[in-house]
Amino acid sequence: MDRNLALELVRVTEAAALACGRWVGKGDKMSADEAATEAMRRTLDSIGIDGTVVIGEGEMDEAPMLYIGEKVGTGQPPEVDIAVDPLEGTNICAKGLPGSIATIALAPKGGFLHAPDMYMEKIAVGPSARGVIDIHDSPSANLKRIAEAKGCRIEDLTVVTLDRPRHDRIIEDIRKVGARIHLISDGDVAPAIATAVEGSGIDMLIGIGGAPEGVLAAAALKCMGGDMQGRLVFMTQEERDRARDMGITDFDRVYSAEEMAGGDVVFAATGVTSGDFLRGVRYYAGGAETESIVMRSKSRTVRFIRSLHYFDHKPVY
Ligand code: VTB
Ligand code: MG
Ligand code: MG
Repeated sequence: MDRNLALELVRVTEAAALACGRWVGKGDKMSADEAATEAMRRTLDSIGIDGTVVIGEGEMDEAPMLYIGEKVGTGQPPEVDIAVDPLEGTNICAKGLPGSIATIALAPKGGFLHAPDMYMEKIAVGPSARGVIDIHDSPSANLKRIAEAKGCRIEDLTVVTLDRPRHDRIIEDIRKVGARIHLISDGDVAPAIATAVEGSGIDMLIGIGGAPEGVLAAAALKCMGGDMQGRLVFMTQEERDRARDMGITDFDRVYSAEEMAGGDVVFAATGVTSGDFLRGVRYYAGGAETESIVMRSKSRTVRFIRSLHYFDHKPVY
């Protein structure tokens, strides 16, 4: 895969963030999502790839754009699979709360786990705790090992989890051993990545969120040398049937980051609202500023890109 694709991809997430950035705090998550999706779709088609969306906005009949199976790019080689979440955290964007991002990942054909839009149980950590997590264990047992690996006390660790009743037992267990918790209302991709960003103050992400977002987080963590495990959570027979159609046979399987995002993976994300490691879009007279992260698993280069966009010289967002 062409290494220049990394820098091409960041243009895609920047465009999505600039578009939905206008909807921050307006209480209209649908419009915010649409703006991001439209901008991402448009920018993707200027990139020299033969791309297929494998994780996207839904099935063809439910999503007008970036649906699963949709072809994107100019159609020239390389042939790649694409995972997108044009606006991860639609609610937080609509409310102007911290932590929404525009994100995309790219893998050689067949590289991504074809995760249906369902729940996934996740545990994610950065490189300094690589190899010590086990999704079968309690959160507290994991935290003990993470503290040991990092050479700190459990009280020094900060865990992020979605604020949901389904996490009550996890939260209780974490508090019992004295770790700190950030409860978030939505958006678990950014904090999963934050575990691998030096100085973010986030040490572990745990809990049940979206499966497509789990695959995106796995792509990012693989690029950063972090560690992640995911296990699909089946709620209905219909989900089992759909997963089977997508080639999943072992419903209890625990996936590593590598198993969710295989091969030479490229990942990009741009902040929409400011979060643990990316600032959100800021507009000023005649332009706007964005902050992004872009990385490639093969070289493990992690780039933070701060861009100044001048609307006199590009589409006005
Ligand atoms: C959402 C969303 C997250 O998980 O919370 C979702 O905000 C699933 O949880 O960003 P609920 O159904 O309880 O809302 C994510 O999509 C990410 O994985
Ligand atoms: Mg999402
Ligand atoms: Mg989304």
